[in-house]
Amino acid sequence: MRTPRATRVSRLASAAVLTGALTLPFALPATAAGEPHAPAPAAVGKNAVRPGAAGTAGKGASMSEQAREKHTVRVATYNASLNRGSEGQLVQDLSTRDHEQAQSIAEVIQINDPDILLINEFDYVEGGRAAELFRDNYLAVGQNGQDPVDYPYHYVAPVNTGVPSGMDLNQDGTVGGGDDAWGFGLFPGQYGMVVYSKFPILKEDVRTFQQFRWKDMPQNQMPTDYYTPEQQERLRLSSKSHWDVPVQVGGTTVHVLAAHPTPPSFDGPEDRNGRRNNDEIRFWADYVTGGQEASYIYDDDGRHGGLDRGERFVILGDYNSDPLDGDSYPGAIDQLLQHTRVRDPQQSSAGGAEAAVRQGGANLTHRTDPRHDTADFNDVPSPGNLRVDYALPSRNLPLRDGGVFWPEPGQPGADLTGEYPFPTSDHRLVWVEVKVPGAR
Ligand SMILES: [Ca+2]
Ligand SMILES: [Ca+2]
Ligand SMILES: [Ca+2]
Repeated sequence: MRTPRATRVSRLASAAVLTGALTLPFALPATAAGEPHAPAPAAVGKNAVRPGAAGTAGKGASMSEQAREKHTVRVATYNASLNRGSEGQLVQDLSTRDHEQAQSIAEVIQINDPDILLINEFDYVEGGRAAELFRDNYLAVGQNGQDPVDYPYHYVAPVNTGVPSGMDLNQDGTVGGGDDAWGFGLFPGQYGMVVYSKFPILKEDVRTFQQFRWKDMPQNQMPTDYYTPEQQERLRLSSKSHWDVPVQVGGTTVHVLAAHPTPPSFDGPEDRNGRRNNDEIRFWADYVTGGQEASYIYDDDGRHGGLDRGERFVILGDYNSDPLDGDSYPGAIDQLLQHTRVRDPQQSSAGGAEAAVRQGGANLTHRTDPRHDTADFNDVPSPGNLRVDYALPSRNLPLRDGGVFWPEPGQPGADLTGEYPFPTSDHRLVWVEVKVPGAR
């Protein structure tokens, strides 16, 4: 049985105030984003809410292991709010084993036990020290009765957030500060990301797209009346980075496509962030199309092109775009959800449905079914809870299961997701389970 958590919750709540305050909310009123999106026939219907995934497993064997089919791989994305307000703070927080938010994040991960995991909002530290500390001091330590989870492999790399551009990108007459960095951030690496894996990562074959210039995407949506000619020439597309991280699963390579496009907010009528968000999403759409459509793409080593046909992939991350709600550029996330090579598992939770009704506000006018929401944002006046976190496998990976870890109040694990100030994150872990030839 799980240890009662009642006394822990109050301490968690105070520890998470900082995290909640640092999390960027959407700021602008909700507008429609694209046409209604027909449910995919491949939706993970009956198993979409896994009764076991909420942490009812006893000590010794996690429910996910018991329930897991052979030859399947569970892949998850989690915006964990493990970003900090100053350089060095995350390493300090993770250097001991008793940071309560980090413990709770690790517990969520242990309950869901993904084989491959992308964490967004995890500050990049040169040399990868923070990623090692989180692995060793938190993931490898059983939290609150859960089994530890071991990730022998991980990948981190620099990101654009907080890296000074030297230009006045927000046109306020001065150069400097988070808004003039290549991606919004207060110091280099803030809001970075990390991939953890139980399977070997083919590091030699990783492709990163941190430096790719926005102007080099044909028919891009850059607001050219807003940016100076020099800025148009030099702007980078990716607000953090885009990574193709190949993972060796038995005899099969699965490409983890990781990104965290900018929120489509915090801008003006020119909609520079909405347009950038759209094109950051489109980058992966073109990348998985491959061939001529991807010929403009080049990586940080100067290699051109996208994925070959027949490759297997899972697109992971917080894409800051709901199919129907929030203030996305119209149709932004549909570029992936309706892509012929991508499967939308339409992961869902009972907690998301419950929260939308109880929290009200903007949720009452939303068009996306709240069962699919993955983030608990501010509801009055906007944006309300949104579906922004995605784990989207390629169509050549047979879909077995999927879900959003958002238990209803009173259910096991509900104290981990919580309400503002969040004990973990305002985002929820989203996972998908696919069959991979040659796995286990
Ligand atoms: Ca400026
Ligand atoms: Ca909310
Ligand atoms: Ca919603």
